[in-house]
Amino acid sequence: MRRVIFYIGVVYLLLNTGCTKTITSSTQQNKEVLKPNIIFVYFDDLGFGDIGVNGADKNLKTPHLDALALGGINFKNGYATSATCTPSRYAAFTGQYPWRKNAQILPGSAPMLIDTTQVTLPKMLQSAGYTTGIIGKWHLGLGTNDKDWNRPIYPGPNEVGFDLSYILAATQDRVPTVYIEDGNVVNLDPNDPIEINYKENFDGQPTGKSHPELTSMKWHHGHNASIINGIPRIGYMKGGKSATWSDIDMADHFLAKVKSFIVENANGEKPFFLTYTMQQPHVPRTPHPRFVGKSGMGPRGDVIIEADWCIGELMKTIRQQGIEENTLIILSSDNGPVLNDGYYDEAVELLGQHDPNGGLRGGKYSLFDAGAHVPFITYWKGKIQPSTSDALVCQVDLFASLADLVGSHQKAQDSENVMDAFLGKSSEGRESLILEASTKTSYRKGDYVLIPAYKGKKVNKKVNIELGNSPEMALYNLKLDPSQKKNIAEDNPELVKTLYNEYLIKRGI
Ligand code: NG6
Ligand code: CA
Repeated sequence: MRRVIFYIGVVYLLLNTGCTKTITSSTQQNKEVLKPNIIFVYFDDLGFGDIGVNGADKNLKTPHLDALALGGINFKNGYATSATCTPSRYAAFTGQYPWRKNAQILPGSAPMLIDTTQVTLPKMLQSAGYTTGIIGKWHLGLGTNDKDWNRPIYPGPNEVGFDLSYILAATQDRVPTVYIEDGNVVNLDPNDPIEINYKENFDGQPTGKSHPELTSMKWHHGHNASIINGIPRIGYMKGGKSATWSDIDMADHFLAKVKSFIVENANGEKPFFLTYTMQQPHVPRTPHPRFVGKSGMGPRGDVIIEADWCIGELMKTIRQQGIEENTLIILSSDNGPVLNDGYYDEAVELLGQHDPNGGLRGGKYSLFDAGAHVPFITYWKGKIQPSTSDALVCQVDLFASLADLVGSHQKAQDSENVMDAFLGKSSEGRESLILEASTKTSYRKGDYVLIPAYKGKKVNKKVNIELGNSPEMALYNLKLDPSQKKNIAEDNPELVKTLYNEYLIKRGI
């Protein structure tokens, strides 16, 4: 009888969602298995408070992000694993905590960090029948240490589960400043080969340090090596002129690729998984001229408005293809916000009343909450009822959650299945989470976060962010004290002991 009801249910869904070719049944559990298209939108350095629904200033209008949050689930306790990019991305794509791999911010010349034998999110989805693609920032290393950028570069995203990759290797502020499609530098002229060096400059090349008069954007700290498009970068690059990207066109460029990926795969035999890793609002912030001045907050605000427009275009494409009700969108950011991350771009001076942290303490690089506590939204028209959620969820959980959704039995070491929270069927997420900032870790459990004692600077003065280092262990109740104003460790010795012991065990120390 239950089986009959199940099949009636499937027929109902087939008629009502347009998911015709994507619903199958898992007979063992009589569990409905759905294979919608999945789009993971991953921002770079977007703070919890940088979107309208989370309290952004009225001048920083993000109507398209707000519409997703209001039409889906806006998570109030959504996390990256880390306060910087590479480790967070590593966890999102592998379902493994980044400190197990010692993942830290990589130079643009770094070799591939993910082992090609590892389980990965895109590989899992490939084996569940998905066409997979990544468009945007990568920052997980490419090829080998002695790679030649003028030949096919592998391993890269394609070797760890992406059928298509169209990426920038590391960050917008790091060389090489070129796009790489399926392992090949785009538009490369063989007569003008690319050379990359992160240790020393090539003879006679001007740098941000030696020739500041040649730059149109001034460096504040770091970012004083090769000058490309007037912007001094991290690392030295020679050649590759025809392949060099245009910074102000980057948002449009990636968006065009995203649109064609969706159009090509929207109504094919297989569902698709697209990772759209946006470069905004990471430095250098280079809005297209049509967005310049839109926020009144300088380039940082303008590129957030630009990125929001891109989300609007993404949704337009999805609607035009008639797949909105068969597409799950998960949106988040790789780490928390930073204002001055190495260039003079008036992010501090023009901030006004806006609080990128949304009231949280710290920021990018920090063990305090704003380091990894980021915007986190799930949206699936007709399937997810609009709400907000307090469930504790993390990007490391994408693997187990999406495996559950698509009926895969693959597992990843640290990934927990929080699919019911992602779909709004449950207000429970994970119980606890280990968070990381520059190799240092903290332990979140329920409403509490325990930050062990760490040596090191209290504040990174260059970026003006409190790092969370302290000679004393710290305990905060984030529900009662989201700004982490009061360390309650001394008042709660038993709780500290219990949490610290749990932390040590989970951390394997
Ligand atoms: C830092 C850079 C910063 C940014 C960061 C990576 C300097 C002084 N600072 O080393 O500008 O590029 O690395 O950011 O070079 S992330 O979001 O990719 O982790
Ligand atoms: Ca980042």
